[in-house]
Order: sequence, then C-alpha cells, then structure tokens
Amino acid sequence: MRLPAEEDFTSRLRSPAVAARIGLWLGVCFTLAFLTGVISHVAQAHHPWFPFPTSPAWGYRVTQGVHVISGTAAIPLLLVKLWTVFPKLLTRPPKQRRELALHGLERISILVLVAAGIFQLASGLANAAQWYPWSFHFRDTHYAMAWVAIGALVVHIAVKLPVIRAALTADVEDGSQDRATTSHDDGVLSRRGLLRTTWAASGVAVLATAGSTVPILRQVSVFGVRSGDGPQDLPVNRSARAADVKLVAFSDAYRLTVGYAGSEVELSRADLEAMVQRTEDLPIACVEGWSANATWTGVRVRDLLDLVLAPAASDIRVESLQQKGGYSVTELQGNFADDSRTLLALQLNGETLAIDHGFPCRLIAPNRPGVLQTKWVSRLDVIA
Ligand SMILES: Nc1nc2c(c(=O)[nH]1)N[C@H]1C(S)=C(S)[C@@H](COP(=O)(O)O)O[C@H]1N2
Ligand SMILES: [Mo]
Repeated sequence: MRLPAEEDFTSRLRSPAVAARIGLWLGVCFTLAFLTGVISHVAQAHHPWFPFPTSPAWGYRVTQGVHVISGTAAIPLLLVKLWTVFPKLLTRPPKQRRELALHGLERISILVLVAAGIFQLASGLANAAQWYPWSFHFRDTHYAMAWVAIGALVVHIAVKLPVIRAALTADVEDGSQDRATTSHDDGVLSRRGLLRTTWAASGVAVLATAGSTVPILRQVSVFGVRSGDGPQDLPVNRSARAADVKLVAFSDAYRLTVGYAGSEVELSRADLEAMVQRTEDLPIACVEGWSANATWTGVRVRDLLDLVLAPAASDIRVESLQQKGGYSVTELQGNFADDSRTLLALQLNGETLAIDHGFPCRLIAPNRPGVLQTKWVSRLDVIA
C-alpha cells in the first residue's frame, strides 16, 4: 500500500479558487479577532502611560462582542479551508536542494499558522463555554499565540499573494489555477454551492451563540443561553457560594474600608445607603463572551475617595471579601476612579443587589472588562 499523493485528489472543490475566497473571509475574521483581542488585553493590563479610556461606556462590550463573533464565524471557515487545501499536505518535496529548503520553510510557516489558528479558535471556544480543560494560563497563552497566528498569517498571505490575486480576479469556476489532475466532471456540489454552504455554516455558528451579547438574537442562540439568565436579569459569573463569601457578606460586622495615606474610613452598608445615590445604565461585558446591560444604583467611587481626601487621578486597589481566586483584588486606574459613572453599586435593576451579583456592594465602571467589575467589595485603597 502506498501513501495517497496530492494527485489522487481530483475534486474540483479543492481548488485555489475556493481556498482563496474562504481564506479572504478567514483573514477578515482573524484580523478583527486580533485587533479586538489586543484592545481587550490593553483594557485588562495596567498601563500608566496609556490609560484605557472610560468612554464610550459600551465600547468594551462592542469590541468583546466582535471578538467572540469573529472567532465563532472563523471556525466553519477554517474547517472548510483546511479540507480544500488538505491535498497540499501530501505534495512530494522537490529534489533540488535550494527548492527543497524553500519548500520546507513554506511548509513550516503553514504548520505554524494552522497550529496557532486551531489553538486560538479551540481555546477561545472553550473559554466562551467556561470550560478549562488545560493547566496553562488562558489569557497569557491566548494572547501570545495571537501574535504567532497573525505573524504566520501575514507571511502566508505574502507568499501566496500571486495565487490569491489570480484566484480572486478570475471567476470561481475558472480552472486555470487547478492542479493538473482535477476532474472536470461536475460533482453534486458546485464551487458556488460549497461557498454558499460555508457562509451559511458560519452564519449559523454566529446565530447560535451571539445572543449572549446581542439581545435580539437571544431567542435563536441555542448555545448562548447565558444572557438574561441569573438573578435580576443578569447572568452570574462566579456565585457567592463558589467564591465562599456568603457568611462574611451577610454579616452585620461588614464594613467597607476606604484608605489613603494612613487614614481610613469604615462604612457599613447602611452608611453607604445614607450617602448620595446615583443611578447609571452600564453593561457588564464578560471576557468569556457574554454581555448585558443593567441599571445600577449606589455611591460614586469619587464621593468615597473624597471622604479620605484622596487626590484626583489616584489609582485604587479594590479588594473583595473573596479570599481566593484571580479576581479578588483588582486595580482601578485614576481616570476610572474619577469618572462620575463609576459606582459602588448597592442596587441592581431597582432591587437590592443579589448576593451573587456582589452584595453588600460591587464595583461597576464604564467601558471596563467584566473581570474587573469586582463583587463583594471590602476595601478601596489609594495606591498611587
Ligand atoms: N470578587 C469577584 N468579583 C468578580 C468576579 C469574581 O470571580 N470575584 N468575577 C468577575 C467576572 S469574570 C465578571 S464577568 C463579573 C460578572 O458579574 P455578575 O456575576 O454580577 O454578572 O463579575 C466580576 N467580579
Ligand atoms: Mo467575566
């Protein structure tokens, strides 16, 4: 028995005409996911020299939505694209040493692109499903691999540019770019038919999930069921039970401590309720892909900082009653702390904040990743 060779594949569908058209949209999706991913990275890192803006309040919700939607749309595109180009994997290497080296380099760049592309889509999909079957740090790894994927994509496009150009400027049924052994019989599916099916599959994948961030799609998004679930019409990411804060959160001994330069003020929930209350409509946009708008009522963070005479533009460390876990302590940069819409919320959608949403009080700020909207807040300290 011999291994199959490139020439054994005769389908008219496995042609550069199809690969280039799917590749074009795959490139669009990867570029969108890359750019919005970089935005998300900047929003989560603390850059003293580049403070993430607080406006528009819905900005992060939109970029994160585009990130998850473009990644989801790319999954069927990548699968069909890999199927169309699969015979290339079996190309016989050239005999001449120089050509062999070039061939080898090109193969390696494709290997890197395919591996990084599959890794990004698979790890992103698992993240959106809140499934972490791995031991590496998702965010750092997904971010590092994004640069690998986009770098390999640029190389790939540069190398293939002549083929891409020829394929895209000719009709999709044009055969001049096809491999010599391509059969000229019409199969059950035309190239146009395959492309239409691929676009449809991509659309279905988006419709099935995008409801977690696009409200009008909630009804059709069978896999994106989280938006709108949860107490007070808002999904819960980590519950009070999971964070192990129920006892301390409901305790009469609860106090919020605000600290600056050695002076501290302690406030009970009743003290917070006695302060001037503000109401803001602000979204929670989870980095795991869901987002939802809500109406929050509570005390301005700036009003709390004024109690200890914290200077303008102070960076704040926000601590949660939660003892363990990555998001029990977060940083609130000065421009966010000073924004009049940034609240320690006591109420959500007109009701006392549910324990799972952060009772006695939780941070809510505009244009901010959900992971940084700290629940069960116990301390605000000026750090710079
Ligand atoms: N203390 C604490 N706050 C937290 C979290 C957490 O795990 N612990 N999760 C964050 C994440 S990832 C999100 S998306 C939002 C979700 O808020 P919600 O559960 O009230 O919808 O809370 C954030 N605040
Ligand atoms: Mo989140």
